[in-house]
Amino acid sequence: MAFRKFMGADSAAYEAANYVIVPIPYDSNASWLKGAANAPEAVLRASEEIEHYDFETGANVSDSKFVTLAPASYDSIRETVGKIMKDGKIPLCIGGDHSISIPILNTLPDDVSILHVDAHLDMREEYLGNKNSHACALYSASKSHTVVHVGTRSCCEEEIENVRRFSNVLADYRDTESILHDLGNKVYITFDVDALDPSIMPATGTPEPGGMGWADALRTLEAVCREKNVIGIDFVELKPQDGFHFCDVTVAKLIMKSIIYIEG
Ligand SMILES: [Mn+2]
Repeated sequence: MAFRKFMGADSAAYEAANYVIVPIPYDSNASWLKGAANAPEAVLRASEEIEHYDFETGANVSDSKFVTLAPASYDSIRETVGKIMKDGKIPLCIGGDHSISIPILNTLPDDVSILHVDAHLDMREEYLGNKNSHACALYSASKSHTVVHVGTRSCCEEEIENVRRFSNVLADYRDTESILHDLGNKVYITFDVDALDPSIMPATGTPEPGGMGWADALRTLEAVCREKNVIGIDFVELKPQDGFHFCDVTVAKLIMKSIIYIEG
């Protein structure tokens, strides 16, 4: 069956690709508003409309080798993303609620640091009786990995306690130097779009005022993608809404920028 491709077409076959786009249309673990399952389709659709040439860097994303897979089910995430990494390629996953990151984070080798960009800590051990809730996305992986949280502005006491207990780092997104210092060389990025301010990202299930601007997000992404060995990224929690297709474009451009920054 035909399915949408990032930027409208693959720039390489799987064997030759360095970047593998993985749509994961799943939102059953969202605690409030559903709809993130529609994000992969919306982001891929939006990516068909954006320029392949990047005005900021002068790079053309189609000079990089990327391929888009058919949408993955929740149960196949671990196997699908694990194989991509084993093949030496970089998975770029489009969620989905933040629970899609759990099977990915739990398969990362211990020497991989995690950059967690999010308005929330997602450090509850369980939420509403669900250990796989999107509110628990980082809990399990935090025990065995260096985790740097960026963009945080909402949490509960239990989460702060867990951050201390597992020696996570709470970083200020304005302080790129500290973020780079606290991360190891190998980095996985999990990017919840609610880290962005609701004024530029209203299309998300649990918005929080006072978030990152577009330039802030790019500065963080660029620094980490250029300075570190980024082994994979997921973009989660976009909940597409009628009349706000700029939010779909925003996530498509974050993916495009990631590729360009990692290349450069
Ligand atoms: Mn969040």
